[in-house]
Amino acid sequence: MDLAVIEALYPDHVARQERLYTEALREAGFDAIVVHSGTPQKKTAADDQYWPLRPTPFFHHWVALYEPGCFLVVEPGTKTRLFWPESRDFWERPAPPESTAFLGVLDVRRLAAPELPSGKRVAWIGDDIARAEALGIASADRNPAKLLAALDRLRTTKTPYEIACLVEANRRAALGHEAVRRAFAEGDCSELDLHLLYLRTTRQDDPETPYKNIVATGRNASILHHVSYGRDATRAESLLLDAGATCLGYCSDITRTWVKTGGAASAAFIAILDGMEAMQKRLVARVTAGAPYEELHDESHRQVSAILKDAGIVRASADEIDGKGISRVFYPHGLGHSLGLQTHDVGCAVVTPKPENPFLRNTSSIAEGQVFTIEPGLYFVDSLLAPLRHAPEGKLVDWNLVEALSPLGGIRIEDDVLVTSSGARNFSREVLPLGGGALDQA
Ligand SMILES: [Mn+2]
Repeated sequence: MDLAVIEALYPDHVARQERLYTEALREAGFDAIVVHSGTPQKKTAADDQYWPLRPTPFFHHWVALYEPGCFLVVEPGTKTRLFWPESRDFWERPAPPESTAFLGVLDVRRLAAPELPSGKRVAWIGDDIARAEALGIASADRNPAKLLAALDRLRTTKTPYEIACLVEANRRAALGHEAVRRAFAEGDCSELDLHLLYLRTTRQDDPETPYKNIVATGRNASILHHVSYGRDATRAESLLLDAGATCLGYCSDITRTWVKTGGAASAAFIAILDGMEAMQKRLVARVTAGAPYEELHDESHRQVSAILKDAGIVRASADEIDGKGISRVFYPHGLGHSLGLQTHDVGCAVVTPKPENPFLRNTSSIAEGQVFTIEPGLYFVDSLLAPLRHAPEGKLVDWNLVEALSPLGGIRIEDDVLVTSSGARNFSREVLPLGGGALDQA
């Protein structure tokens, strides 16, 4: 997408921010708020190296600027002010911002210290408490929990500007997914090679990706967050790639699973993969405003249970597999999470999930304008299967089949979806129509 199309939506985004911040500040009893972009964090006190800056998300919600030491001052009734210091550092220089649309929308001042409204109650958001103290902000007004929670809630419903950024973040990630799929299908390469190919294709440096790429071949696909990439060319038949991209701070988070044909267990694995692909699409089609997200998660367990039965992995009815918690052994994570400025975005983990869903990160009531992932999985995780082997339910499992499928690791298919008035818009499938499947080999 042309950046100008996204930038044209930015003024309305800021106008909505100003309106909603005004309400939130009034409710919390503040006259204004200052949001700090952040201070670089040392990797260890024993060295002089710093982590790349992740700007405070509340700051990023207003402006896509990746620089430390910036301040945003929001004071109802006035134009929002951005204090953006000119860098005088001769060791490093921040990259120029991808978009400068904010120059025409915010009141931008190239000053290192913010001017705060005097005689008013000002809230502070930011990790660097010493800076807040230096500005004279009372300790009770620094990161006030109720105000932060209210501002988090604003992030769950996306504006047209944010939606355009998320669409573009999906398009960028799709280029990398396509390149990696092709390279894996065509020959032997290492997980590290595939990771580097993804970065090169999406023009991202490693710390710039929304989260560390998960590049897992073969058995490694059973490690949910596999990031210790193999250095040797892999002969594995399966690939799980969970990787995204950003656009002006907004993240995509996409997973695809592919398998080469002709291996000993590949036919059985492809049948399961096809089942997962059909099921993931059914789940996206069931996204409806007003329904609890956790209900959709529970439905995904009933459907994974049916896949385990149909594949002959568990010899029981789908109801029994679900009821006895056996699907939780093969699919231990949540169906998805909210997505936006953070890969695991805020505002949707509103209540504690039921005890059987300990890792579910979205417990909200599905609402129009929300963006979240739908990412069911099915894996052969040794450490989770071991207790099942010795439990009474273990008798229901075809362990020979589990052994045969384990070298292929597992399956995850993940899309980013926007809740609309009529259901869901699937950003990821618009650019990557397939969730995975059998690869045509060269
Ligand atoms: Mn995800």
